[in-house]
Amino acid sequence: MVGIDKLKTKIIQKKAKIAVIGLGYVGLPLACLFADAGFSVVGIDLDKQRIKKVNQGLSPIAGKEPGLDDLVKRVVTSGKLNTGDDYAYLKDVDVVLIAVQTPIKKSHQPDYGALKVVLSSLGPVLKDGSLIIVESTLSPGTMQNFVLPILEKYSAKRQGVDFYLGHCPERVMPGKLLMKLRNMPRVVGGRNPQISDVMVALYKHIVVGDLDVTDWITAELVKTTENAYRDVQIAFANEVAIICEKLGGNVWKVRELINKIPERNMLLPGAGVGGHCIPKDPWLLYSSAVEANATPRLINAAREVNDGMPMHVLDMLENAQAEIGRALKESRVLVLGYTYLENSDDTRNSPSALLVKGLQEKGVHVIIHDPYVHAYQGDVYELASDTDAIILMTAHEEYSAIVLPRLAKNMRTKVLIDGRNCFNKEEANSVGFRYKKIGMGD
Ligand code: SAJ
Repeated sequence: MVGIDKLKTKIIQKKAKIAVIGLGYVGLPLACLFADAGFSVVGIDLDKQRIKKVNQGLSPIAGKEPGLDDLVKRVVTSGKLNTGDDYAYLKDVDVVLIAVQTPIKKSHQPDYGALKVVLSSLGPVLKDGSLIIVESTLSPGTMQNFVLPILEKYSAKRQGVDFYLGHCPERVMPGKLLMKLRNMPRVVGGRNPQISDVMVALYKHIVVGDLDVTDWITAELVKTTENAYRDVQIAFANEVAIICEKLGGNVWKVRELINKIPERNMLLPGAGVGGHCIPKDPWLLYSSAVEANATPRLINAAREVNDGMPMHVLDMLENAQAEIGRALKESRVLVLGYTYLENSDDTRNSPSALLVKGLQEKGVHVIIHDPYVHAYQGDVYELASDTDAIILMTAHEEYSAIVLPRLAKNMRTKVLIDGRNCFNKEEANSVGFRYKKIGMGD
């Protein structure tokens, strides 16, 4: 491990050359922060358009990302960040950070296709004494059983002797990428304490949050579990919402009164759970648990509840239309919100996509609006004219400014389904809407 002390010194002195593979929501801000800290950084991505945009000093990530546009411009102009698609750039790189997607297959098994390509391309150019850190979310056991063997095979080098390997799972959130990257505590899982120590020296340059040293399996467990935990919490809120609808209760009032108890924190029910983390990380944990014969039940049940919410919203629409004697088929429905999260442009695993598919399969003519998605921008009031129903799926701040009487004015029939508690029942009823809100009985 002789070289590791030299590497640590180079990192402390910011003389270490850094590479970030994968310039998405995680990799781009990561590369920029290290470049802004004074390191020479090379960013690698397969997407030539993305590379071109970054090399022009522009961020390819749309949506509100405070500080990111200026940061990209600054580090590219200063020459501290260069991007390309050729792994040959990595030959003299001392630290490689891997931030590529680790989605799940239809079978809910991990899909490590992108990660495998990166590891097998990196292996042959790996520099002696370099530190490789995987930031992608991994199912527990992946570092030991997948990343390590592939890197050793393609590099013909040995971990701990010729290179060092760590896992530091990303903790970002679209809309707050830089803030989260700088302030969230990070779990630093080196293969051994000495490697973790070098990883801490690296992340100290860009992270003010705690850097908690641990091992590979713990880092993998923390990341997948923190999101499985959130998914189960959301599923519980959704289950209570459905119970309230059936019992004539109001989940929003129930939740408000429960959360008055200091140690309670019931999350928000809603029209579904999307994004790049929550819908898939539970399955990463689940797949390892099943493989280890741990027979998990809550994790998969929560996924089923949350994935069922868009169809629950569709049922609410069908019931509302039936109450006014209108069939779903041939009706015109406006869906408000296509991104998975409010005030973000991110549409990955969007619950709205599931809803739209379900509506179209029932012969509904669907119109989509979303101020953050270029294809779906437009005037909400104009889009609402001649429609039979409106479904609110994403709580964009723009929607809380909607004037309900104006929205209702030119609708053919006035049905409003509120999937995110954005509107007021009394007000909606007063302008003639047949109004239904997630979690509220009639
Ligand atoms: N959602 C609900 N009810 C809630 C919270 C969220 O229905 O109470 C829905 C959202 O509408 C969205 C989905 O769940 O469709 C995910 O929302 P999220 O707030 O969890 O946002 P994400 O997907 O960006 O989650 C990320 C995660 N961070 C990382 O994986 C590093 C998550 O662990 C964080 O808790 C979350 O950001 C955050 O709170 O910052």
